[in-house]
Amino acid sequence: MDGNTVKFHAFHGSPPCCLAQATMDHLSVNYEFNEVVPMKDTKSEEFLKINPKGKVPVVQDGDFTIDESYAIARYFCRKAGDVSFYPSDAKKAAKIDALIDLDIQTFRGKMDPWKNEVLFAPFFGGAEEPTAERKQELQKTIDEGFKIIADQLEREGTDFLAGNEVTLADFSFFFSTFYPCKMSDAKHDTHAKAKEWFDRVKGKAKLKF
Ligand SMILES: N[C@@H](CCC(=O)N[C@@H](CS)C(=O)NCC(=O)O)C(=O)O
Repeated sequence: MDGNTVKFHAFHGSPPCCLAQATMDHLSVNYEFNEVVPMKDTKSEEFLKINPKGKVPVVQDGDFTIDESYAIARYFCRKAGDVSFYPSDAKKAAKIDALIDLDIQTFRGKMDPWKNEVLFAPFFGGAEEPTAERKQELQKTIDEGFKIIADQLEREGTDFLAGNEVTLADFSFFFSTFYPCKMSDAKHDTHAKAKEWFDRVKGKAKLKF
């Protein structure tokens, strides 16, 4: 990457911010991290001038401003001329995009019941924490999610979801597990192939996860 330092407005406890940051780290982008707390700093007049949507992550690269985590990730891949993490080749990129869509439209739905019942409802809604028995039920849905990953790896016979190199698709799935597996104690080891993948991606996403 060029030596310019970009401004990265983000919050450490946010999966989309982690996706953007891990990608920038992977590509050795130089950035200055500006901590913006959601639902507080995101509503300030000063921040709304940077992103009128009032959300993080946002990047300012000189006079160019871009939000949305995947757009930020793809922007830096294209800028870096990256040919592996998110290739310019139409077919290779389409394969990665199909996996990202599978993550967003299907896999995340398997993470959501745990996220909502174990974390969000008690934290934001003052609800009781679910019982151990209920958490076991919720774990089954998480396991169904990890089976999607295990099946993909089995079909491809590769270390990562779209081949033997880590791609944006791996980071996408990985950070979708952020709330249940990092912020809470859901298990990621029911399917051996998915567990090995998880540990492999964790080693590549240079974040303390
Ligand atoms: N689709 C966006 C989602 C961004 C988003 O929802 N960010 C949350 C933090 S995880 C936020 O900034 N919320 C602030 C607010 O709603 O005040 C992306 O991928 O970047």
